[in-house]
Amino acid sequence: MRISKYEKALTGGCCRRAFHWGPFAAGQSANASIFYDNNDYGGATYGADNSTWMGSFDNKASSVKNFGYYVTWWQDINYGGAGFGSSNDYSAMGWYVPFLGTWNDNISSFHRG
Ligand SMILES: [Ca+2]
Repeated sequence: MRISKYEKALTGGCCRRAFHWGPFAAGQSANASIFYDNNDYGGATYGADNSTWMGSFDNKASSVKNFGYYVTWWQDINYGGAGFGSSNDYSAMGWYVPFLGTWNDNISSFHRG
């Protein structure tokens, strides 16, 4: 599990807030990109600004919300293999990619920028 800089900042001072690991409550603003196990933003979630390895979420992401941030995701851990960058949200990652197949269940790491 990787905790974002934003979340680390929130763990100090007067306003402690537990790291939220799972679906975000309605209306809660999110700082991190959130990847979803299923299409249409369903199923288990994985949220972070950057991740060199998505752990148990490796090769599971099927949809993503980037909240306007430009994010590059990668086929392999440590930002390796094929990459793709966008600030859009995607409700389904199953489009065809030459020499890769599809991004669906194929992302292992990602970072902003
Ligand atoms: Ca999936």
